[in-house]
Amino acid sequence: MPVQQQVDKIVLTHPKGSSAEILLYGATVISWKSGSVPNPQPVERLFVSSKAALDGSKPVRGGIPVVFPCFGAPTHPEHLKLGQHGFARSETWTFNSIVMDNEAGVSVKLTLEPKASITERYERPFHLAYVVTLAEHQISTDLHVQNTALSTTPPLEFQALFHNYIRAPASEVSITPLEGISYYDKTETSEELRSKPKTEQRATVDVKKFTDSVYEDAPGIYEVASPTNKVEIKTKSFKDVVVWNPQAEAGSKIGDMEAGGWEKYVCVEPGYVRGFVKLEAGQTWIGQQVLTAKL
Ligand code: TA6
Repeated sequence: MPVQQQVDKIVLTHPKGSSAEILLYGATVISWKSGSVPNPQPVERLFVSSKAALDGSKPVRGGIPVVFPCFGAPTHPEHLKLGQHGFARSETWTFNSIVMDNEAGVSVKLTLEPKASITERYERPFHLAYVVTLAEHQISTDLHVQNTALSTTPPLEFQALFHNYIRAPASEVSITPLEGISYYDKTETSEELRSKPKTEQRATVDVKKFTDSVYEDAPGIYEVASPTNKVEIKTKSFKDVVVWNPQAEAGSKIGDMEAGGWEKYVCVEPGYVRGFVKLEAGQTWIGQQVLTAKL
């Protein structure tokens, strides 16, 4: 049964053994099990904290949270009533349809439209569709943002990001290629230093220390490599990428982070987070990532 709809989640299975689970809450992918060419046995590729709330009480600590319409603390005038990372990850989406089901894979669409829990703090009209596709060694997530306003209104301005928690030993994982890319270091202690761009000097980026880096105008294709998991991330429309691991310094202060959880993942998060997408009325913007298991 390639698509199983349960009360609170959708389970996708591939005939070759890979699988994925999508919580309707936040349209959060909470599991992606996949083999690879060298190692066909499916293994879990994502990290979800054992203390994560999966009951819709708060955004999931792990998996692939969907960040929209703002990244981080809101700064845009239309977003000021929203919480960190916007509302998409903390609203219950609707299972809309099975988009594809064949030997290549299975694809489902979830949708989110304005409802009271949103419109009481966000006034712009919109329609979101989220398409998740599972193949033998891949999972892709596409966010379709439609500006459903009448043509006389100003453009819809937003940020979007996939907050991927990639399972890996934080002491051994590397992220490439980011050398030469401009980034903002959010671990700096002053706002002045946090807003001053740096240039990545390392051929391979690690997260052996507390890391919270926002890379701007990044390559759009990344390799997240460790001895136990290697994932390639290919993206479209996401000009930026965030690399985050709190290590014990910040991780021990996160309430829904399991003890030592920061040692088990790295967040590599493709997004459009420096500046805002400007979407004219009636237009649709699509941000895509394809994760491929390579080890
Ligand atoms: O994407 C990195 C980041 O913005 C970090 O600064 C940290 O706040 C992380 O997201 C987790 O945010 P959350 O709201 O899920 O606790």
